[in-house]
Amino acid sequence: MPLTSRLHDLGLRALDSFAIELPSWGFANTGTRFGKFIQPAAATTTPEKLADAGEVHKFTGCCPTVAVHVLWDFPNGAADVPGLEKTAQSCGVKIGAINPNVFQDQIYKHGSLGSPDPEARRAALSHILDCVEIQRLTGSRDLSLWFADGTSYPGSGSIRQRKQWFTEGLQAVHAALSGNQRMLVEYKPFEPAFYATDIADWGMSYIYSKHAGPRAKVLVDTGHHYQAQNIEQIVAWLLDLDMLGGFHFNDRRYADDDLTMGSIDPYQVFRIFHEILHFEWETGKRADIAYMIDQSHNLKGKIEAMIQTVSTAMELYAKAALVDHSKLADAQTKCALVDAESCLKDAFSLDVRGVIRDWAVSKGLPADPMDAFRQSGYLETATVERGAKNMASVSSYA
Ligand code: RM4
Ligand code: MN
Ligand code: MN
Repeated sequence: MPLTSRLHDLGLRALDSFAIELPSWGFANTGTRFGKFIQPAAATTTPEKLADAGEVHKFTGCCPTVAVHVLWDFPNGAADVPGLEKTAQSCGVKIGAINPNVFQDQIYKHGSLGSPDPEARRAALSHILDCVEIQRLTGSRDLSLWFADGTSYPGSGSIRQRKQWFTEGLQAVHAALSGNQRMLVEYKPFEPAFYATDIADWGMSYIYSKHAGPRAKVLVDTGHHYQAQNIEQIVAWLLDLDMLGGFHFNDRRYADDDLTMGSIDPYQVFRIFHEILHFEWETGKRADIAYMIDQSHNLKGKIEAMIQTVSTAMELYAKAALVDHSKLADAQTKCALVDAESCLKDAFSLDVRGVIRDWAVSKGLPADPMDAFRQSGYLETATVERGAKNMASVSSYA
């Protein structure tokens, strides 16, 4: 059944205010700990990552910024900023969230800001402060912090001492922020630490953020929860507390699988968007949230998978915008349980693909971004240009 013109317009308006950030690392060859399956067209340099991200934005019109991981993308630190900013601009995108890498160097074997080694703590803080400088130069609003820190055996570290080191480190980071800059504190229950992760859940992120200062907010990566956890409830709480800074979207069946958003459980993403849009309806204010994708596709074509992701995000956001909020609020007040639940189910089951197509055409974008990308010949050219370099790179687990 086609949408009524009222719902159609509502969907169009919702899309006008929706944008989602792409991850630079989603365009490079990545893998599992058992190995990488190399794609001949994968990006081999930061300019190539930005070019690929630019393609996704060119065809979807919905992802104007690209998150970067500093050691992977800015090997010379701040010196790389002018060149890469220019490259980004020529690719039709901008540099987005700045992600420090405080997990790969040997010094971080026992942690970064939470390491018992003061040298490691100093190195981590100094790298993060360099990232704040990059953030200033690029004009990026968000510094996005993820830490691999934790311990893997009972008794092998002081949980409270590590918490205190983290609190101090995050306070020092906060003190370096200025203007409109924010720091987003991401949590993850396990991996690579398998006993006690130093920022394991949203409560810990919240407390660290509160101790750091008002520019610190919580970042929710959808893959970073235990199976039964109610993510939209966390989202609703953080909204209510004005502490929700942003998202890393991805899907999973088991743990931090980084599968394509909505591939396993699209209703989950819909429920998250619904909590946000219901909050906006109720309060009359815009939720100030950075929507970001954190996925690296090892098996699917990287650019195609990213176009699929962005299209899915738009669909689920548009569906959530079609919930009848006043009917829902009324049903909730009356404890009309079936009616209340149906408000969500009804919106979720609407076919909004026509809205997305009309929105795209109204912006001068292709009605079918996947098809337009496939017709463009970009992948074939990238395969020829990058193939030899990619095939020369090998990786194995041991
Ligand atoms: C983590 C997490 C972070 C990402 C690192 C490299 O699992 O999701 O956001 O930056 O991986
Ligand atoms: Mn993440
Ligand atoms: Mn992750």
